[in-house]
Amino acid sequence: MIEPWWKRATVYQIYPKSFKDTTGNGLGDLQGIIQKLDYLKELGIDMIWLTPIYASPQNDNGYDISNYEEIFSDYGTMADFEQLLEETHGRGMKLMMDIVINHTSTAHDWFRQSRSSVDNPYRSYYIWKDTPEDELPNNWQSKFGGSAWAYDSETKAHYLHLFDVSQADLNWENSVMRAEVYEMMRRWLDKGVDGFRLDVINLISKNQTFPSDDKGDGRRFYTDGPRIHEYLHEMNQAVFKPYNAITVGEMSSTNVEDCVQYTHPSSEELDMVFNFHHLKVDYKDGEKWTNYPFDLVELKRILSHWQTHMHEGGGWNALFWCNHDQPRVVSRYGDDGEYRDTAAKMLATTIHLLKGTPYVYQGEEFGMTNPGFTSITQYRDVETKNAYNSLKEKGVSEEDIMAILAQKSRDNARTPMQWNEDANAGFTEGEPWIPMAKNADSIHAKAALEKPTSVFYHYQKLIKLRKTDDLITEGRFHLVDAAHPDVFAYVREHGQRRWLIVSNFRAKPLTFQTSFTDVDARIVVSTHEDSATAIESIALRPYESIVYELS
Ligand code: TEU
Repeated sequence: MIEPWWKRATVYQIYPKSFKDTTGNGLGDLQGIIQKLDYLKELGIDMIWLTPIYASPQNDNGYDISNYEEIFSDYGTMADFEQLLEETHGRGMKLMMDIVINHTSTAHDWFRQSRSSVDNPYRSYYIWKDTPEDELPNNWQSKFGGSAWAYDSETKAHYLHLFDVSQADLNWENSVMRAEVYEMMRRWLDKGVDGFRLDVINLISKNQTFPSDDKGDGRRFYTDGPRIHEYLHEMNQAVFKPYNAITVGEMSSTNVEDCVQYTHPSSEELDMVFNFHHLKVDYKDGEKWTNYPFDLVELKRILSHWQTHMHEGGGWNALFWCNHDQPRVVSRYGDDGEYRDTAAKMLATTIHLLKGTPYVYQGEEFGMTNPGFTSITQYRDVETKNAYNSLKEKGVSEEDIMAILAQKSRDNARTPMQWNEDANAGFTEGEPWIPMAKNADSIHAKAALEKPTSVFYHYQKLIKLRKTDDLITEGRFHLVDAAHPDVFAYVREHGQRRWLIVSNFRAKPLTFQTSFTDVDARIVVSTHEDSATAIESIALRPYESIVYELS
């Protein structure tokens, strides 16, 4: 069977608000993205994932959509978007839109109508419960803190919001609502958009009895819910299949069995999925807002679990360390000081040579770090501000709270792209909407492009490898030495061929013993130009990562 192109592709995520500003208003815009398309082409990118650019009050930076078919005015116009699409296609790249259909902004006309009266045709587009103001329909918690229900005095009822109070959950039980969403999605595909990243799409099907949760925050009653596969198949048949659209689902708190079904070709649901379990190994007792060293053995166990089960089940992973919700991986699982370059290359090697489609988040390709914020006034993210207030109420000291936010806040990924040595790293000639990272004057794309051994060219090499070698796209994954506390080593096996990928996740040199005796090894790619070729006992420098072809 001819493998689909997207198994050899690499996707680049753009967070438009922080990518490139051409108007001087301190926010990135669509013309700024157009200016940087050649840079992405140089990296070897096949497709851009553009986070939401639709009209929005921006309470959640665009994930609160008030009009699906209008461009947020600070980003530009529909003509700017059409030019971006044309210029992207003109360079042989594709464009994937981020679509948020689990919820809309409460500023959306549908919600305005829905809240206006119990008889309005849009009433059942959302999830309302007629309980009095002081009686919550159940104990479900918002993922941004507090109750997942908000009381609306207009019709004296509560509505559900799994995220911010300004993000009302749509009622997917309503087939008329579903049909209207599908029509909207098809209009974007009619414009020539190539596919969708579907925001928290595995949350759209809720248990219709809305029971309180005596074991948790309610997520087990709406995550991978009762009709989710039915809805995704219906969406596939109505929207994706007719246009051959590429799709990736963001699957919050999901499981591998459902993800095999979401992405198995015979399901006709989605092409690939994101899961986040590997990005919670620095949570203490499962709690995000803690300061905790990451557990490499657990990280390896989780990645191995997903590699093995998705391979055996015929599913397809989206591979990533970073996105707009996650801290910068070089600060989180690597080193953002002395060994930053090497650690960034090691992390890239480790994730890009797994089985799946890799996603590169803006700035990751040259090792952008967490910004090192020290005051709550520097933060913009609604989730972070809620967490700050919650930790304050629990009596956590300001110093400890700022240390936690500096490690875990989503704003760690949202500081402006660092392009060059100009003011604001060339992002804007105005005042950036969020402060720049403290190292913005020294870590930027221009410096990376001028250094042949930079992180940028390491990513370029990995992206190019994927396009030509079936072992990367098809090979079976085998974890090596699962219990080793410092090294992540795995084999990819395809036919008679085997690659050994060995990564030192620590700032110390070490020797990694393997069982590969009497085996010749050719280095395919490495973080260093003079890496060892003796593979029975591999000498690894801090954050050194080596890929061997074994024979
Ligand atoms: O994120 C869903 C989501 O689960 C994350 O917000 C995650 O829960 C949190 O960041 C980790 O603590 C998607 C979008 O990527 C995110 O930006 C939106 O805020 C959210 O949905 C609501 O649309």
